[in-house]
Amino acid sequence: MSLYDKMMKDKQTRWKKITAENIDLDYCEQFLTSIEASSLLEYMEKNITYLNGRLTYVKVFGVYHPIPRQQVAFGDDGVTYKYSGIIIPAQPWPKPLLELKNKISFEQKIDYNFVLVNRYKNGDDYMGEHKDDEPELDKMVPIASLSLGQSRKFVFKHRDVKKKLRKIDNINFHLHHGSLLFMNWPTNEYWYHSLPKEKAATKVRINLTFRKIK
Ligand SMILES: O=C(O)CCC(=O)C(=O)O
Repeated sequence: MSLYDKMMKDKQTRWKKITAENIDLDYCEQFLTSIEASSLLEYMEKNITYLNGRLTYVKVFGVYHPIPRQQVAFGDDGVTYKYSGIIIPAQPWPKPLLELKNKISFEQKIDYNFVLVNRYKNGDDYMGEHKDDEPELDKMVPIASLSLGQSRKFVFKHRDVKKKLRKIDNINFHLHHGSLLFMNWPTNEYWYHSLPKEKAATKVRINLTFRKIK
């Protein structure tokens, strides 16, 4: 087997395709080696400062609530991300995150220009059900979600289940240290996703979602 064939075979076995009605995901449990993932987690814990003040509140049904986790964003010059009543400005890419962005962009052949970083101190921190369907996102570009630290359950729920129109099973799985998940079109038009509270989770988790903002 040639080196190229071996590389292609390794790639196929590392990636798992998850599909159901209008959901299309690609999941690689070990996109980063455990050593790479741990050293990035350590870098993030030592060097990243999260947002404070007004930008730590989101608007839900007209009322502002503190977000149940920490957040910050990095990206190309001048890029901002607007969601739930706040506008998050991108800070300049720190070198390790630019390198990671380039590695993921190479994998997808897409030049991502923004990353939203969410830090969950333990299982008390969470992310509520939502769709990443803001108009400034190019919906044909997959959202790339890289996870570090504590493994946590990730839940997809179809919009018809939320509206109580019919029964469709949720799709649940754990996002592991060093894993990468691509949420491909049309997932974010039909399915909500969330990271629920998890009593048994005692350690820090950091998630980075790379996006292409128009
Ligand atoms: O932490 C996670 O895995 C969830 C991140 C997420 O849903 C988002 O950034 O939209």
